[in-house]
Amino acid sequence: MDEIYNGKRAWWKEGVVYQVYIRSFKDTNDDGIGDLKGLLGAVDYLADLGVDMIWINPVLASPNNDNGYDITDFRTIMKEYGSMKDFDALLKALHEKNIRLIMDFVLNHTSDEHPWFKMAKKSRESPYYAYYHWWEEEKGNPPKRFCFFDPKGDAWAFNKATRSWYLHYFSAKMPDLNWENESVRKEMMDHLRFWLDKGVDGFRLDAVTYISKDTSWPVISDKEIKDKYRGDWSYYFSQGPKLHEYLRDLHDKVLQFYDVTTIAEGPGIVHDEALDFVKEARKELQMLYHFEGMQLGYTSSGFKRPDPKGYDLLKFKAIYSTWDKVFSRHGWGTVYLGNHDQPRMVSRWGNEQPGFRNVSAKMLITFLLTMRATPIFYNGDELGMVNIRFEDIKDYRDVETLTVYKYLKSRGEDLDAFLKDQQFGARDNARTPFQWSGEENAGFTNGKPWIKVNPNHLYINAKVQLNDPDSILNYFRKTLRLRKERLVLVYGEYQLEEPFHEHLYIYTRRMKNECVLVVLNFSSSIVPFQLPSWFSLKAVLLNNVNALQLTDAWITLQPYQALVLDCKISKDGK
Ligand code: TEU
Ligand code: CA
Repeated sequence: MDEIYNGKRAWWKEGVVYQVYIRSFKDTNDDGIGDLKGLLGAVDYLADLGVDMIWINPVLASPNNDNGYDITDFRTIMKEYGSMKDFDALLKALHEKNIRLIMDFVLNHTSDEHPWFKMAKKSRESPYYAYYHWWEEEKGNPPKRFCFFDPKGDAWAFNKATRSWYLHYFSAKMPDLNWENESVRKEMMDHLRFWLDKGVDGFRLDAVTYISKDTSWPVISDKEIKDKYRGDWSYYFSQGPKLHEYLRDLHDKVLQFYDVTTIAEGPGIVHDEALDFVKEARKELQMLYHFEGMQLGYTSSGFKRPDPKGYDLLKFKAIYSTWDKVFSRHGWGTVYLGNHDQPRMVSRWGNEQPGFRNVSAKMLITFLLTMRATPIFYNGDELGMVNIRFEDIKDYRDVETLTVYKYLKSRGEDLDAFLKDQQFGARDNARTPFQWSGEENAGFTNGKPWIKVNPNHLYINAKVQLNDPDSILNYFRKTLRLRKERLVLVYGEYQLEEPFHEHLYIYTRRMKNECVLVVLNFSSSIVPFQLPSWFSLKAVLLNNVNALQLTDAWITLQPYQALVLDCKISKDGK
C-alpha cells in the first residue's frame, strides 16, 4: 500500500461517518423533539448499518435560535435532549458496539443568552466585554461585514447599553467570540478537554474557518472581493490572519493528547489551501469538508435559486477529482452530498421521481462509498429520504429561511419565487423527522413533531426497508461491507476516466495488484459505454439494478445504474 498512499492507516480514514440530526431522529418523551434516549434506543440500528462514527449535531444547552448552534453552556446537555446521564449512557452503548462519537462543537460564537454575553452587553467595563467583537459608536459606522443569515448582509448589531455594535456572522442571537483574546481561547480549550476526558472520539468543528478576525478591520471594496477573493465574500471573511496559529494551538495543547479525530467544517476553503489545514506536518486538523461541490446547481443571483438546467456533471466530476488529488500524498479528505445545511441528497444530485428515486439513491451511495475519502452520510440517506417541499412559510422552522423571508417581505420582493426556490434549497428539507415506519408521524414521536413529517413516510421508511432485501437500506449495508472488505476502495489510487462524458462518472481505484472500475450513470437515460481497452472483467462486485447488459467491449447502462467491477490484472500488472 505504501507505494500508492504515503500516509498511515487510521480508523478515521477507514471508517464511515453517519450524521444524526438529533432533534429529528427519535423522540422518547412525546414532546415532539428528538432526544438522546431516542438515539440510545437506535444504537442497534446504527450498528446494523455498519457505520463507524456518529456525528451528532449540537446537544448543549441552547435557546435554539439556530437549533443548538447557539450555545449558553458548553458543559450542560440541552434540556430537551436529556441529561448528562443520558449522554454518558449513549457514549457507553456506542463504544460497546465499536461506534465512535463525534461531537459537534461551536467555537466561533455563543448564544446571546450565554452568561458571558449577558455580562458583556451590560458594560464596556465588564471583563467579558472583550470576549466578543465590538465597534464603539464614537468610531463612526462599523466597516461592512456580511451576515450569512441575512441578505442585507449586516453582521453588526447595535447594543444600547454599551453604545457599540457587536459582530455576528450568523444570527443576531449568535455573537462571534473574540479569539484574539487569550482568555477566550483558554476557556474554549478547557471545554474541549472536558468532553475529551469524558471519552468522546472527536469533534466536528462548526464554522471554524471564521474564528480569527482581522482586527485592523480593513474596509474592503466589492472590487477587491471580486478580484482578490474570487468573487466570494465568505472566502474573505473566513481564514483570518491567525486561524492557523489557533488551530495549531488546539492541536498542541489539547488534541494531540487523545486518539481522536477532527472534521472541520470548511466554508471558504478552496482546494489549493486544504493541505494547510490537514497535512500531517502542519499539526493542525485531520479532516475538513469543503463547499465547492455544494455550490453547484444554483444560479449566481438570488438566494439559493436552483438553476433550471440542473447541475453540470462535468463540473461535479472535476471538483471531486481535484479534491482527490489534493490528498494523494498528504492529508486525507472527506466526501458528502448533503447534511443538515443542505437539501436532501437524492432530491439534489439524484432524481426523486417515483421510478428513479430508489435507483438514484443507491447510485449516490455507491459514489460516496467508493471514493478515496472518509464518506459522511446524513441520517435518512440510507432510506433515500427526499425534500419535503413546504409550500407555506408557516411550515418552516429554520432561522435562515425565516430571516431571508422577512427581509424580502420588507422590500416588497417576490415571496412566491423565494418559497419556490426554498422547496429546492431550504435547510429544513433535510431536517424533517427520520422515517422509522409508516405509522403516524413516521414512528418519530407520539406527540406533535416540532417540524412536519414528510407524508411519504407511508412508503419511505426504515421498517419496510429492513425487511426488503432489495431496499436502499440493504444496498447501503452491502456497499459499506464491500468497502470494509476491499481496502482498495479506501486507500487505492483514484483515476477519473472519460472526464468529458456528460452522463457517466467513471473512475478506477487501484492498489498493488487490485483494480476496481466504478461506472455510475448520473442520468435518467439509457447510456451505452465502450469499456476501456485494458479492461477485463473478473467479477461484478455491485450492481444497483437487476440487469446487466455487458459484452466484451460494451456496457449498456440503465438510468442511474451503478456498477462496481473487479478487473482482471495481468501478470505484468496492467
Ligand atoms: O454552518 C456554517 C456555514 O458556513 C453556513 O453558512 C452554512 O453554509 C449555511 O448553513 C448554508 O445555508 C454551520 C452549521 O452547520 C449551521 O447549521 C449553523 O447554522 C452555522 O454554522 C452557525 O453555527
Ligand atoms: Ca423528546
